[in-house]
Amino acid sequence: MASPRRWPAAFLLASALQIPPALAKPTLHWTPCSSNADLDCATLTVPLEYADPSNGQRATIPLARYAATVPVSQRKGSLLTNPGGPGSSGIDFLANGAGEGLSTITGGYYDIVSWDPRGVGDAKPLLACWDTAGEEMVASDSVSAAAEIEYSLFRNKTYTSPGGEYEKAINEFDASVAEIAADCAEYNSSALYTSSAAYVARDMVAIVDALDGKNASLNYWGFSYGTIYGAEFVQTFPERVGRVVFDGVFNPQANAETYMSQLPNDELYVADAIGDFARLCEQAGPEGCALSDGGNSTGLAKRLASLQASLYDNPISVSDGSWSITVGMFSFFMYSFLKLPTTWPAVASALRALEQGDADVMGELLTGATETSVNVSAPDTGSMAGWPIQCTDNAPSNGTSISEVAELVLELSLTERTPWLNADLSTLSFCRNFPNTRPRVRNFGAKRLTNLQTNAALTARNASVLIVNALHDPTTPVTSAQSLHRWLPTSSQLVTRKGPGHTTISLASLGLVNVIREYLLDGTLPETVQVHDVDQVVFGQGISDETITPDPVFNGNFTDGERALLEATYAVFLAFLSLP
Ligand SMILES: *[C@@H]1O[C@H](CO)[C@@H](O)[C@H](O)[C@H]1NC(C)=O
Ligand SMILES: *[C@@H]1O[C@H](CO)[C@@H](O)[C@H](O)[C@H]1NC(C)=O
Ligand SMILES: *[C@@H]1O[C@H](CO)[C@@H](O)[C@H](O)[C@H]1NC(C)=O
Ligand SMILES: *[C@@H]1O[C@H](CO)[C@@H](O)[C@H](O)[C@H]1NC(C)=O
Ligand SMILES: *[C@@H]1O[C@H](CO)[C@@H](O)[C@H](O)[C@H]1NC(C)=O
Ligand SMILES: *[C@@H]1O[C@H](CO)[C@@H](O)[C@H](O)[C@H]1NC(C)=O
Ligand SMILES: *[C@@H]1O[C@H](CO)[C@@H](O)[C@H](O)[C@H]1NC(C)=O
Ligand SMILES: CC(=O)N[C@H]1CO[C@H](CO)[C@@H](O)[C@@H]1O
Repeated sequence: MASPRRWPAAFLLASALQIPPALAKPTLHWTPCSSNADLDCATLTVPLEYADPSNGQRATIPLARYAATVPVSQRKGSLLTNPGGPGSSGIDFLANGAGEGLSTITGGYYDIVSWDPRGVGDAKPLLACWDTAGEEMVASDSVSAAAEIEYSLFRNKTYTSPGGEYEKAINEFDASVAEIAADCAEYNSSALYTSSAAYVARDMVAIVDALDGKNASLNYWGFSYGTIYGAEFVQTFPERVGRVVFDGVFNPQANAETYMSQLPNDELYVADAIGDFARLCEQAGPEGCALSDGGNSTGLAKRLASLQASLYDNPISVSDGSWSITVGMFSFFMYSFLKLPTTWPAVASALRALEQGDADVMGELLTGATETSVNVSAPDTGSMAGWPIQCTDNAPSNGTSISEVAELVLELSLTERTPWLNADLSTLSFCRNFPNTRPRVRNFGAKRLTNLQTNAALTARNASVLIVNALHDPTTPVTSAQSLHRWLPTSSQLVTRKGPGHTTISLASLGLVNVIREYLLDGTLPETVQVHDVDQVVFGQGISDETITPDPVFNGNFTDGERALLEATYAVFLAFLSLP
């Protein structure tokens, strides 16, 4: 005989009130965050495997909230945000200033909410590949050779060399990355095949349900890889789309293919960004840019190329002799900072010193960016999770050969006329060596975008999204934003700003931030595609070149309210910069 079933108390309460249990709001228990007292933190429990949600396995997603500042009666609900990666912590993003910055931009009407996406940060289960942080560190150290190889390929303009020198270097590199991929596959975290975009989109629904109630709409500002989550969401849940901003667009169609197919879409404006750097530096002259010699920007770009060439033969040692800036480190330095224009005064100063034989300034910026003290016996932190997440969002690429990978990297750098690509030999190599297994719930990728099904569904509801991008973004090119706009012809608007920088917040523009603000507050979009000017000065007297986070200078006479919007844009950017 079956024993009487025991129902959870929440169910009994719901039935007493005659609310169907599916519509009862899961309660979030908010408490002040330990990282930042201006934020509240809570944890949401969701199914681990959305293909089998009732199998009892659960994932927990940490949330953080910067509460709306207007009176309760005026509040507009929640605005979710994701800083990209894949794998960046949304909690850190809010804690480092994005909460306050995004709240200022949106007038305090929204609760600004972010989360650690499944598999990363404090989400559980963590997508770990080893037991300890020590093993994780050894693995990450073994892949530092990528930029060195990328430069050699670029310099010699060939992959196959008579002595077989490159094949040897690249095969050794690939073997070390293959070991990491094999470790991740063997460790087989329960998050390994349950952390792709389809799962994150479903978590976003669960978060909105818990925050604003079932059937509430998603309001969202997604940056960089966060636009992949946005694209998956609008295709899967068009009926839940509220006000959604795509900022710094990854092409979801390319992302659904192999990483080999994706990469050529991602780095189309690197040469333009270098051109911007050289032009702005020479425009500012020696007083505003340490690297300017009063010449023209062509000359400056050439000087940088020959500086790199000289490092190939002669790395420059830091003054205590403990290590040297190699050609690979130089490439890493250049492509890391090229997408962050407000850091350029400090970058120019480091380059100027290096040109004069002093490696210490660049050395400090490089170690400052990577220095961490690791407790080798502590648990794995999941710092490598971005790779498997990227691979499982992409199509399987186990059939790709290493020579195809090498030739693609070479071709990209020759097309962009520079070795300073985030060319990403390492991700290519990782995904090539990663199993072809994919999560049970498949991503739409771009299927419902390219056949205009999502556009029809959004248009039927009079819902429209906003797509924003910088014209010379070297990481997420404006062409990807244009593609997304083409797939949402009557349910999106595209608004850009001039200049370099990854995502629109990397250089403040009053015109652009006002478009975003008006859209998020009133739902209004410009009638036509717009291009806005940048209002933040990159190089100039009064901008410190001793720090990568100088006090900002804006070019114009602004009211206090306008200045607050520009400063808030920079605050969000600094939060972005502070993520690992
Ligand atoms: C690559 O180029 C450098 C500089 O031109 C040269 O010294 C080296 O021999 C070349 N390597 C190969 C394998 O051709
Ligand atoms: C990995 O774990 C899953 C369960 O989470 C299991 O179904 C699968 O067989 C495992 N794969 C390997 C290669 O061990
Ligand atoms: C939610 O939406 C569904 C489908 O559109 C509808 O059937 C249901 O009544 C809605 N529930 C509430 C509480 O609005
Ligand atoms: C830029 O300067 C170089 C010398 O460094 C000169 O050869 C070249 O003609 C100049 N280009 C322009 C467009 O002025
Ligand atoms: C390092 O991590 C281990 C395992 O978590 C822990 O027991 C130990 O206290 C940690 N050591 C330090 C110095 O934090
Ligand atoms: C569609 O939404 C816009 C912006 O909110 C609004 O101005 C317009 O009146 C709406 N149209 C319909 C048919 O609901
Ligand atoms: C700011 O206002 C002053 C005085 O009206 C004017 O001279 C100056 O050109 C303005 N600056 C800018 C950047 O518009
Ligand atoms: C999981 C998987 O399919 N791995 C294969 C990838 O390709 C190599 C050889 O190219 C095989 O050895 C792996 O088994």
